[in-house]
Amino acid sequence: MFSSIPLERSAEAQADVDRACQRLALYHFMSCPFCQRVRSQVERLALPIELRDTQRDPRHRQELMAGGGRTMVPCLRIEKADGTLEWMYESADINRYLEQRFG
Ligand SMILES: N[C@@H](CCC(=O)N[C@@H](CS)C(=O)NCC(=O)O)C(=O)O
Repeated sequence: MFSSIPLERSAEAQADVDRACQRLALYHFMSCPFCQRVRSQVERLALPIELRDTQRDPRHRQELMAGGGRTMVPCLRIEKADGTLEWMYESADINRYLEQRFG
């Protein structure tokens, strides 16, 4: 198994990461194994990303469908600096993105 010891950063670096994560949200649900992979990555990289459970809250499912065009999870909602949104599907792509940006 992979280590789940969270990454440690300086307080300043973590504050930057915390700020960046305010523009991210992960659509997921608990029993989804692909979501579990992404949640593990989120935990390992110590990312305070808002989790939006699409099974527990139908509004999250509707937002995902309306924004991303599919109800499949996991999906990372990325708000860009110019305010535009990207809806990233596929656990491997999301994990690669998080690693490249925060790892
Ligand atoms: N290849 C995708 C598979 C994701 C997937 O199959 N998710 C399932 C839940 S485990 C799902 O959302 N199914 C419902 C749907 O597609 O609306 C990934 O790695 O993220």
